[in-house]
Amino acid sequence: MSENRLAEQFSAYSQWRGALVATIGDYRNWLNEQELNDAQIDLRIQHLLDRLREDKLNIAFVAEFSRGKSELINAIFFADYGQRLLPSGAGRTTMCPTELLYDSGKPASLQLLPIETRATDATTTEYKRYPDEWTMFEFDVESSDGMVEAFREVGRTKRVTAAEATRFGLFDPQDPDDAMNLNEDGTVEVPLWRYAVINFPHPLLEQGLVILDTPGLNAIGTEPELTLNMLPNAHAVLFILAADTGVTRSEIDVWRQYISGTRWKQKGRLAVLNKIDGLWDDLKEPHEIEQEIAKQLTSSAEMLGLHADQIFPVSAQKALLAKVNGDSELLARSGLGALENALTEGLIPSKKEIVRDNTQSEIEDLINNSVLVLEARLKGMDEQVNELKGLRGKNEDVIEHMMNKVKLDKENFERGLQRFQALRSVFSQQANALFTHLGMESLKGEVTRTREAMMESRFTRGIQKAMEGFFHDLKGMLDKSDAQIAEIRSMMDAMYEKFSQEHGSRQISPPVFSTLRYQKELAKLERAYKEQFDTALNMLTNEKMTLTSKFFETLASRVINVFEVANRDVENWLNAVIAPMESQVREHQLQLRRRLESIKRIYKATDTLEDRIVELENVEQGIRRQLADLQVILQHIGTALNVDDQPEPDALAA
Ligand SMILES: Nc1nc2c(ncn2[C@@H]2O[C@H](COP(=O)(O)OP(=O)(O)OP(=O)(O)O)[C@@H](O)[C@H]2O)c(=O)[nH]1
Ligand SMILES: [Mg+2]
Repeated sequence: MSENRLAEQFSAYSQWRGALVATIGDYRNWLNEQELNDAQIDLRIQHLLDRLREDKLNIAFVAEFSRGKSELINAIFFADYGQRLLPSGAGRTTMCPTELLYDSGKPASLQLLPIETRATDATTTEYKRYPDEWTMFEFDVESSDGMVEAFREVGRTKRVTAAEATRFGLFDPQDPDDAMNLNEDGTVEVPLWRYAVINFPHPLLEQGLVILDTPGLNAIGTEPELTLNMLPNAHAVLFILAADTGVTRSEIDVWRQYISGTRWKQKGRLAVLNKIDGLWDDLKEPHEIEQEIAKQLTSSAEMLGLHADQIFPVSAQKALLAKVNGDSELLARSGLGALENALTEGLIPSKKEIVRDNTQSEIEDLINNSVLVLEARLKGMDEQVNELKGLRGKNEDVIEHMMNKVKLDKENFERGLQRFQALRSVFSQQANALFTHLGMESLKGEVTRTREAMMESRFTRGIQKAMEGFFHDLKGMLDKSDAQIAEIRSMMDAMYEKFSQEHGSRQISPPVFSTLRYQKELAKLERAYKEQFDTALNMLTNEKMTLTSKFFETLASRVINVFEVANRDVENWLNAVIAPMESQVREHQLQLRRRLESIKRIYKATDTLEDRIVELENVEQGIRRQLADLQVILQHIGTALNVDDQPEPDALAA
C-alpha cells in the first residue's frame, strides 16, 4: 500500500520486536504466577526487554554541502508533512550535525549545543549527559509550519573574532583556504550551534529510527565524534553526490577515509547520485537522457572505486514533489524507490538477525535454567515418593530409622554447604581480580598517561608511539581478563561436576565467555584512528593541536564506552555462572527439608502414609505441568523469533 517500502519493513520489524517483547513478558508473568521467579532471573529478563525496547536503527546522511542531504531526508521520511520539513536551500544550509529521533521522556523540541562548547575537549556525547548545557526550544507537532520554522535554527550562524574561531578549532590563520573566509572587519562566520537534536513523535522515529543529517564535509573533519563514533556505528550511511557538480577531490577523500575504507564490506553503505533531474532535458530523447545518467554513474563509480550499479541515481527534489502531489509517474522517474529498497535490504534483515541471535541465546539460557530447576525438583519428589512407598507396611521403628537417616543426610549436606561458602568466597576473589584487569580505574590511568605523553610530544612520531602504546596496553588488559575468565570457568566446571556426582543432579556447564568482541571493537577503533591520523599528518604541521586533542578525547571516550559494556557483560556472565549453582544448592536443601518433614509427619501420625503419597504425587503432577508449560513458552518464543519477514508487497498488490 504505502509507497515507502522502508517505512513498511521498518514497521514490520518493529511489530516483530513488539511481539517478542510480549512473549517474553508472558514468560515473566508465568514465572511470577508459578513462583519460579527470583531477583536474578527477573533482572536478566528486564535487561533483555530494555534492550529490545530501546533498540535503535541509525541512518546517517553524508555529503559535501548542497548535494541534497536534507532534501533526500525530507523525501524519504517526511513527505507526509506536505512540505519541506528540514531546511534545504542553495549554499550551506545545515550548519551543524542534526539528529532526528524520538525520546518519549522529552517534549517535542529542538535541543541545541552552543558552538562555544568546542573550546573544551568534551565530546558531544559527553555533553548529552548535561542537559543544562543545551538550549531547548519546544515546538508544536500539530503545526508543520511551526516545525519548519523551528528547524531553521540548525542553519543559523554568527560572526566571531578570528581568535575565537581559532579557539573553537574552526579557523586556522596559517591555512590559505581559511584566510579566504576572513571578513574585512576581522571576523569569521561560524555556526551558532555545534550539534542539534530534534525530538518529535514521527511514526518511524517512535519505532527507534535515528536519522543523522550532517553539514558539508568540513564538519566531518572538525568533529571527530562523527568519524570515530557516529558514522562507523551507523547501521546505514548514505553518501550523496550531485549530478551537477561531479565528484570532487574532497568527496573522494571523505568516501575513502570515513565511509568505505576498510569498512566498505559493512552492509548499509550506499552511494547516491542526486539531482538527476538536472539531466532531464526536454529536447533529448529518453534513451539519450538514460545514457547521460549512465555515463555520470560510470565516471563517479570509477572515482569512488565502485561499480556503476552500486550508485543509486535519484532526484530527491522531484521525489519529494511527487510524494507531496501523489504523482506516481514522477515518483517512479525520481528513482527513489530503488534507493529505498536497497536501504531497506541493507538495513533491516541484518539488524533483525543480530537482535534475533542475541535474544535467542539469552532467552534459551533462561528457560533452560528454569527447566533444570524443575527437573531437579521432580527428581527429588520422585525419590521422596519412592521412599514413602517403601515405608508401606513397615513399623514405627523402621520409620524412625528412616527419619534418622534423612536427618543425617541433611546434616551432611549442611556441612557440604560450608564448602560451597568457601567456593563462593574464592569466586568473589577471582571476580574481583577480573574487575581489576578490566577495571575502569586502570583504564582511566591509561587514558591519563597517554594524554600526557601526547601533549608532551608535539611531534607526529611521539604521538603515534603514545597511541600505539595505548592500544597495546588495552589489549594487555583484555588478555589478562581472558586468562582470569578461563580460570573462573575451569574452577566452576570442576565444582559443577563434583556437585552433580555427589547429589546426582544434572550437570551444568557454565556459559562460555571471552573478550573477543571487545578486542574486535578496539581493533576497529585502532584502524579508524590509523586511517584518519596517518592520512592527516598535516594536522600537526598546521598546529591543529586542538583537533588532535579533541580526536584523542573522542577516541578515549569510545574506548571507555567499550570497557563499560565489557564490565557490564562480565557482571552478567559472572551471575550466569554462579546463579545455577546457587539455585541447585537452595533446591537441594529445600528437598531434604521436605523429605524430613514428610517422614516426621507420618511418624507422628499427623498424616497417614497413603494421604502423603497422594499429596506428593499431586505435587509431581504440578511440576510436570510446569515443564509442559515451559515447552509451550519456548515454542511461542521460537515462533516470535522466527516469524519470517512480511510477504512481498508485490505479492500483496497482485
Ligand atoms: N534540481 C535539484 N535540486 C535539488 C535536488 N535535491 C536538492 N536540490 C537542491 O539543492 C540545494 C541543496 O539541497 P540541500 O538539501 O540543502 O543540501 P544539503 O546537502 O543538505 O546541503 P547542506 O545542508 O548545506 O550541507 C537546495 O536548493 C535543493 O532544493 C534534486 O534532486 N534536484
Ligand atoms: Mg542540509
